[in-house]
Amino acid sequence: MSAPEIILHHYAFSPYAEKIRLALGIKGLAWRSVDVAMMPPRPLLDPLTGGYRRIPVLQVGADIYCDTHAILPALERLAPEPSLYPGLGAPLAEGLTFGLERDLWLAVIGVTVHFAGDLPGAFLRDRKDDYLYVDISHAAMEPDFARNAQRVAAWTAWLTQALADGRPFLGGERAGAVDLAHYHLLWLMRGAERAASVDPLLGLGAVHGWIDRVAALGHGRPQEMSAEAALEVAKAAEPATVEAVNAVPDLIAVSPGDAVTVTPDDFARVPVEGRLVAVDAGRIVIRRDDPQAGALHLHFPRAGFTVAKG
Ligand SMILES: N[C@@H](CCC(=O)N[C@@H](CS)C(=O)NCC(=O)O)C(=O)O
Repeated sequence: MSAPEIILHHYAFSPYAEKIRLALGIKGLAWRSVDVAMMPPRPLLDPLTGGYRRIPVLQVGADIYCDTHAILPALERLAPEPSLYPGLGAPLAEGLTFGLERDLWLAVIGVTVHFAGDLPGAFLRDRKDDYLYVDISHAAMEPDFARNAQRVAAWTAWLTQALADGRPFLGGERAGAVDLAHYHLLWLMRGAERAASVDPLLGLGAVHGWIDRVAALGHGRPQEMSAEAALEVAKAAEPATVEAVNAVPDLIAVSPGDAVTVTPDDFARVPVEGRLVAVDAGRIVIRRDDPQAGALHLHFPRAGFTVAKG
């Protein structure tokens, strides 16, 4: 039987999706690209995610990976070479990039909005009410611009210093997750010809070579797929077997088979309901039986999510 296809649910403008598209580029993988709306309703994705509303989502048969910190390790397991974690190794790279993205996401949006102005009202309302819980209109973000820009500049100073010895990528000769996490945030701020304003502000002139090298990683080999077809793939498949390693059971007091909810602890805090399959120091897996999609395993990273008895 041939290996199930890698299916990415995403939209072009999403920076976190760009992080994953570039990871697929590093690995040179073939994948199926399902275009998703920039905001709900997403009636053909919801049956797969059980309400987890963030983008991107990776699907492999009936296994659904939510959050880039679950998606990158999944890609690494599916196609170990070349590794996404050169130099630092996976734990340090995942920890560093988790901290980077947590610290910078709203600040990056603030810098972007400063130069880009307002997005449409319906988009702003959706992000405020159901995603960030923050008003990201230009008027609301502008008073914090100096604070946001300084926060981003502190991280870009680390970036430029790390690259100052002439290494091609942060981990050395090969690109990896740490490059992608820095890059996708810059990609949002510098997009739509904002680079001429953003680069001097953040002192990015010295790292244009690195920016070009990361962009040149490309996106692997995408081929479009309809959302309907992706749902059919899930319905026809069985979730892959998971080896349960319950390494932190005392902390969350749940056991495999228990009804649980899994909820992001930052943005879009929608609880996803299911039965616990496995939890260890790095990941949470729950099973959902969906009327449209059938039996699914949903995979979440441990960091950034709360597990509770359902
Ligand atoms: N920690 C998440 C963050 C993902 C995220 O916030 N993605 C943005 C798009 S770049 C999002 O979901 N925005 C709201 C939406 O598209 O519904 C991850 O690493 O995947």
